[in-house]
Amino acid sequence: MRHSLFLLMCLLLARGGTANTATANTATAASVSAAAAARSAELCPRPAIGAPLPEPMELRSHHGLLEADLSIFGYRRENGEARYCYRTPDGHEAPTLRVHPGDRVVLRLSNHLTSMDDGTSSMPMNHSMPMDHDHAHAPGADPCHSGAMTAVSTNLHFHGMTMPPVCHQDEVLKTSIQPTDPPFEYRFTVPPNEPPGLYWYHPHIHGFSSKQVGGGASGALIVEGLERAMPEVAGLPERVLVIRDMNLMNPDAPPSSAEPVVPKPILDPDGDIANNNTGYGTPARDLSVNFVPVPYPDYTPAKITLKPKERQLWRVLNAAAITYVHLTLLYDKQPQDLGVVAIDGVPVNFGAADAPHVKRVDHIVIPPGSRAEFIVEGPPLGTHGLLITRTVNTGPDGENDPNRALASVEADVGAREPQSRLPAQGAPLPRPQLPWVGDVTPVRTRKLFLSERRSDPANPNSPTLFFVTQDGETPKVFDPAAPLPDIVVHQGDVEDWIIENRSLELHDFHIHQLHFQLREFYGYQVNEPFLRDTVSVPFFDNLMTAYPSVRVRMDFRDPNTVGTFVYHCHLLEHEDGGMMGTIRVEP
Ligand SMILES: [Cu+2]
Repeated sequence: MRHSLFLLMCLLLARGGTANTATANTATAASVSAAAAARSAELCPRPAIGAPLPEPMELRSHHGLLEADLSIFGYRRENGEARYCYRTPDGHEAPTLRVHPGDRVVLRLSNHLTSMDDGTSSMPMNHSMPMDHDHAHAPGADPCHSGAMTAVSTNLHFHGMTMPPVCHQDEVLKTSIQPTDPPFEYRFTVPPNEPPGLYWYHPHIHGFSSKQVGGGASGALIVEGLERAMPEVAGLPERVLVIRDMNLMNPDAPPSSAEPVVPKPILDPDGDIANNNTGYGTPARDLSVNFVPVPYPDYTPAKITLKPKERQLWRVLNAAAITYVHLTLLYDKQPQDLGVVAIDGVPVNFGAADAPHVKRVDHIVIPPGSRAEFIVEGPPLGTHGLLITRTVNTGPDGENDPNRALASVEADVGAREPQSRLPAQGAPLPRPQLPWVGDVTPVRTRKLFLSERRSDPANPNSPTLFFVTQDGETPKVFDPAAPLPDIVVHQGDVEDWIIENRSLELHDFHIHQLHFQLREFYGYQVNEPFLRDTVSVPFFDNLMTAYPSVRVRMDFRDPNTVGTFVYHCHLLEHEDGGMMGTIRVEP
């Protein structure tokens, strides 16, 4: 398996190599200006296949304030593709917001979404609130109390941030902005104790998250100060890599002849290309890196160039709607060390007292929504590097996430430096004041289970319903109009949650407003010495004698967790399809 993967990647490299570029240059010269003209008319332009990896533009706070205007665009292109993006007034797409703990942030969000004549949600329609897909809330009504869930509604979630779940900050259950509304102001203080690292922003309208995020609506958010927690990164050039997914550009193409097996594409219960568990074949979605598409079947990689053996901090966000990422960096086919310094926005040494500073791995799984920040060392001159995502077995009912290239990584003494470099020094950041959550005795243990079923058991083509249910209760899809939260806890509580997967596919558990510690994975004690906000829950298959589960230690001690918010599967088709619940943290 490993051998054939390397063979494939090697062939991919050869196909994208320099031998073809002379002829390609003359052939493409004429089309470049035409393409540029076409892109200038495009509201959400995207780089060409194989382009050098662009860096998202940065919006930095000044004197403790980040004030910015963002517009969200969404429209259907002539080829049928639904495309979404955030833009600054001067046309930069998906800016990276860079803030310090304690900063004020004022973001004015204008909604420019247009109807795509398919205002259908993947949300099951059997809950108590009548859904009106033709009309958002009345012009002039308060977006804070709207709750409208339409294809042209939007809002913002600041994934990973421990901010209050209240309107204008990080509330997604009621807050809904319509195209008829004036710009909506998000205004909040970055919590002074927010750990430094990579967070992100994206829309979170139930029923439409998958379409908007899958169309490209996402951007990175960096809380500064990582070098103060982790001196190993001080002074390093840094690069943000946002991996997104999208519908296939060449859905009917046969797989590359370089692939050792050619599995026939079949559809899973969600209507996506099903996992075939070979590592090959048609993927469920194409991927892009900083919007450079890397489409099936050739996976022509984006281009990253570094100075020979230069060390850089790579901040990688998996902003895909449904696609798992499993990164490996190959130099002349050999996996390289990645020095992981932060997971899900939290430095890995912000956990247990004996937590390591830098976690050395040669591959890392990043589920949708999750982030990994790691130190890489550039290749020496003449060495071909390739950043790939390896296959992830998503289960019998999961989507196909095959092996594929993402970006070539080449050394060049003249390589341009990334736009940002971490400060060379800084006062050490105090460790978190609260005792490590892994050392706190939980006040209770709850069990939740994840399950799915056909909406019409007699009809194999009927939509799948998705559930997250507390043990002992009857599965029901998420009901936005439910009068009571599914779970009530008190601020200050620490709880253990066992999350069991009773379905035949991988799920991707995420909770807003807080981080948790992974205690057990698949029956094994792992007691991770660091935190996460998103975790994979292994799939069941019909041969197992028990449902697989994870055990996580939930931390409701921070006063900013007070309020009502959600936990859900971050495979957004599942969230939209009902796999979400609400929790109220009482003061
Ligand atoms: Cu799921």
